[in-house]
This record gives sequence, C-alpha cells and structure tokens, in this order.
Amino acid sequence: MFLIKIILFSSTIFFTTNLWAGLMISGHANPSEKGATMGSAYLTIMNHSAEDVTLTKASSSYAKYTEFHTHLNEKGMMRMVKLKDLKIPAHATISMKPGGKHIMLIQLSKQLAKGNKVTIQLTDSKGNNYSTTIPIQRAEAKSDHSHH
Ligand SMILES: [Cu+2]
Repeated sequence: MFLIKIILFSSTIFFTTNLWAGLMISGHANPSEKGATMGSAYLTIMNHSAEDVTLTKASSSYAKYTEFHTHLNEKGMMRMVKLKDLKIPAHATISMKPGGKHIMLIQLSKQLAKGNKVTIQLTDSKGNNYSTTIPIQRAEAKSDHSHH
C-alpha cells in the first residue's frame, strides 16, 4: 500500500513538472472585416523551461491554415513571409507585433468578431501540444494587461 502511494505521488510530480516545462502564451487576434479571408493574431510566448522550444505547427478553428509569419524589409519594401517554425529560446519571451512576427489565419471560416475568442493550438518539434484562447480585439484595447 505504501509503495503504491509513492508511485502515485511521484507520477503526479512528474506530470506537474511536465506541464511547467511548457509555455505561457497570451495575446490577441485582430477583428476582421465581414467577408475577409485573412486575419492575424499576435502572441506573447514565454518559455520558462531550460530548453529551447521550436513550434512547428499551428491550427485554429477559425481558419483553414494557421501559419507563422514575419515581415522582411527587402530593398525598402516590407514583405510578409511564412516561417517554417518559430523558436522560443530557453528562458526567453517572444512578443509578436504588427510589422514583425505574427500568426496568420488564412481562409477564415468565420469572421473574427470583436468580443469573441479564438483558440490557437500549437505543436512543437517534440510533439508537445499547447493551446491558448485569446480575445478578438484591437491591440490598444488591452486594458487588463496590468493584472497578469
Ligand atoms: Cu502574415
């Protein structure tokens, strides 16, 4: 009986530690116009673990394709490019911003209506899955930021 308790206890610890090895994700998606086919979201991803995390896949119920994008300055022209993955170094934070890295929601299946929420699923190179549910709002409407 005692042994069983020890096993249960240690597996709980392992599970908790495993969760903590994950990422802390917050952010927002921009509202989209009615009929728009593309939308964008901006995440802040904190990697509290001692290992780099490389996100390789993203998905969302709002769009057929969910991609990591960034902007490149090519001969004075800003061009949007798809990133094959998104690396968050150990103990580092990535903050997506307009004009920089962002999440692109392509072929929207419904309008990103202000006040609603969108869930984005992320997968890393090791097969770990992460999920974040973010509000649909303009960036400047981030009134609750100080409470986090
Ligand atoms: Cu984009």
